[in-house]
Amino acid sequence: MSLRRVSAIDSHTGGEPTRVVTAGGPDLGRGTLTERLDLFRNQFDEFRSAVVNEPRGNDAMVGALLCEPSDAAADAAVIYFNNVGYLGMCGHGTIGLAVTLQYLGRLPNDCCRVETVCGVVDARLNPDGGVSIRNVPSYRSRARVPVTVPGIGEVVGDVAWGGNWFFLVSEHGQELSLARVEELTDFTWRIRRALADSGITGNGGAEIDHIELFGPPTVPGANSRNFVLCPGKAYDRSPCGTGTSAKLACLYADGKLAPGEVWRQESIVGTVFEGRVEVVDGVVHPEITGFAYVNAEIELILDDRDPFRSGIRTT
Ligand code: PYC
Repeated sequence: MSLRRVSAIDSHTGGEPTRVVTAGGPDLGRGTLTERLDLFRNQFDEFRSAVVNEPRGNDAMVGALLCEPSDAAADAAVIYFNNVGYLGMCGHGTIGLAVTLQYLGRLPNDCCRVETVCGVVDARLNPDGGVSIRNVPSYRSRARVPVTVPGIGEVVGDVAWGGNWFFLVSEHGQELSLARVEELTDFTWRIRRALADSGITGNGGAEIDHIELFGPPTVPGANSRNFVLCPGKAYDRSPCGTGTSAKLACLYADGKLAPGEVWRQESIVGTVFEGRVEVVDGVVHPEITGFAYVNAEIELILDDRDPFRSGIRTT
């Protein structure tokens, strides 16, 4: 009998879970983070599935493998993963990581430079307990792109990058309410499939694997409410850090958001991220602020005799 033990800290950011693996993860060597991601994907994908899929995790959970940074300027490095694969960057996850590091006493001066596969992200713990992250540069690559969606008709959206690729849709006729999650999941999944079938991609042919709908806010002071479909068909309970970054880049490109101006993005569960942009030499750097809470300190047990040692895989 062989039992593998994996230490992890769970948190949620605006309702969206993050599981930070602090010990017991695979040895990915000392290469660049991209090289380590390739190794993770090609040789240790069962570990990903074991950590975030049922019966230990759930479809909404984002895993974060804490690693030694390869960038001398970074304090920590992280590889994000989910129920179906890997994420280059995750906004709610980085906010969750910051409160996790604070919980572990590993956030000196309340600040941290985090190396992600998409670039370095600065995280700062604020006096009110919120966390602000300075995300990777974000931009809109195509505005008002039409796509014909079977069963729906023509949908128009912007293609934008905020650390992941998003299709952002404001005109959709859908009521964005938690009671309609099944309908919204079906609606956005159809859009995602139609984008792929029509060859509409992010830069370099990258798949657009996040779909974001916008509607009127319900929380006082918020500018907008969203529904975000994640790659593995789960919806983001938080307003989505990378999705809000993509939105900020579009608003800035449209002249609807000035540098430093605050945009409050509400999620489908009613939690809010505050966003603003700084523009340096024409490059948009989003800052996202949200709240996260540690809710479990756990040891996962991977038992050789367990038929679901590697989780219930959906891919
Ligand atoms: O907050 O960036 C984010 C995110 C991506 C997928 C789930 N959350």
